[in-house]
Amino acid sequence: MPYASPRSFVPFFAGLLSCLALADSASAQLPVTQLYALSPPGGRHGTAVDVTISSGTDLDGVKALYFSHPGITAVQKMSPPKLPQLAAEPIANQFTVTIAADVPPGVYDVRAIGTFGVSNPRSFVVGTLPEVKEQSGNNLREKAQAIELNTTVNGTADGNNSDWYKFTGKAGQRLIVDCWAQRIDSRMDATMELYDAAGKQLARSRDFNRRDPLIDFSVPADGDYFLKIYDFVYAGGGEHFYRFAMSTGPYVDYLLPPCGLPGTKGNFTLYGRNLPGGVPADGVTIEGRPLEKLAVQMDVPGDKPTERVPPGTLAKPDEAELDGFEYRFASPQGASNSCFIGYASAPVVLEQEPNDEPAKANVVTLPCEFVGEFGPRGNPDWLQFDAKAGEVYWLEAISERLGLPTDPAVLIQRVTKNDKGEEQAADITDFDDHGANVGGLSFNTTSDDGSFRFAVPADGTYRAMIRDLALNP
Ligand SMILES: [Ca+2]
Ligand SMILES: [Ca+2]
Ligand SMILES: [Ca+2]
Ligand SMILES: [Ca+2]
Repeated sequence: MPYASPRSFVPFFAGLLSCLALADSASAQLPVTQLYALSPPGGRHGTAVDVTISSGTDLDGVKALYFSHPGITAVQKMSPPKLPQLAAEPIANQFTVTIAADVPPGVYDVRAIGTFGVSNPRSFVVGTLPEVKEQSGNNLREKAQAIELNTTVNGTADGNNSDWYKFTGKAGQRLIVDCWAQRIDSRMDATMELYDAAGKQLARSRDFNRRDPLIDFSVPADGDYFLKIYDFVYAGGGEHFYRFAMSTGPYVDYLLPPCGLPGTKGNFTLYGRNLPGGVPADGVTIEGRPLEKLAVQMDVPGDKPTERVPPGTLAKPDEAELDGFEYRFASPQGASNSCFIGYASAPVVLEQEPNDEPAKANVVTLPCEFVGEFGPRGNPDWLQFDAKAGEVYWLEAISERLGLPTDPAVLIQRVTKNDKGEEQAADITDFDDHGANVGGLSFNTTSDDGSFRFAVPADGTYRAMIRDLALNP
């Protein structure tokens, strides 16, 4: 998905380098409060939750938690005074966290504040469903913990063991079990398996959203079913926490276009599951499960978009440089998972298939953000535009940074006609990856997306061809 528009990366890289330099010099000298895990790692909006710091170092004197949303506040728990004349004493690492009803669902940062300063951030999830905690002793199927549908469960992987849950399904229900672990700073590499009451395995997921599994299950008959969750290498402990719900609510896999022009009302098509009003998306499946599609309109925020806080979900360093906002599909069954929508810097143009050969190139006017889909396998997309000598455009592919397993490459050609009026195409350049790594091993900013500064050499017609090297190396 290339776009062509003037753009500068210099301010971003300069800011990033200074942050990294500060972090290095501080951590080498003094003890610093470090927060590794909270239990539970989230709560429902409009409630108060008892939260324990279950893992960290240099936690001396921690008496406050600081959240990135002002609607989430914490008060340290106090033990009753041992004698009437003595004051109540704070209980180490235990807090009552109050989440205001108007805090939007999402992932927020939480930090611990103690004698050795303010800690690193950890994720704290605000949800809309009722929540329960895992009860110990659920390590066998016979001792599975009974849970309700549409309830968020907070649990912890126990080393060399599995956690079992039991629920009642009704024939025809489509249940989405979206497990959150790696994406909220857990060390757990979660795996989920689903069984019927006779012990037959009906579904299994190892990794779906990065290392986090997702099960999409159509209940075949009324009855009891069992969910097993464990760490893939049977690791466990306080830093191996997870959250999931057996949800009948909507789940959005992706939407098209994946970007919108700030300050406009945009038309988008959602692709996902349990979308009220949706229709089958013919032929579109993920891991064998059919998707639905639904047309929606939404306002793309227009106020200083590049200053907005980015969506609070895990992003790789190269993904973090994209500007965008978070979208959730609201339904009577609750809000969906969040989706990232990028801010377009020019009008959005959707591809018109077939465009897989030069003669069928989609004609566009620059600047624009051209949106297309790779596929079927081996199928490139061509676009054509006119440009004038001396104009400068940035052509940039954005695909792998949207979290997709793609490796786009772009070829640029100049199109002329010879004396006989026959079309001639001459390659100008091709570009593949963004190779600059300004963050070293721990913050690798390289990407399979590439960009190219195109200084137009002469008035005329040009073409670009984008293809996916991950599918067609
Ligand atoms: Ca457990
Ligand atoms: Ca996994
Ligand atoms: Ca295409
Ligand atoms: Ca590439």
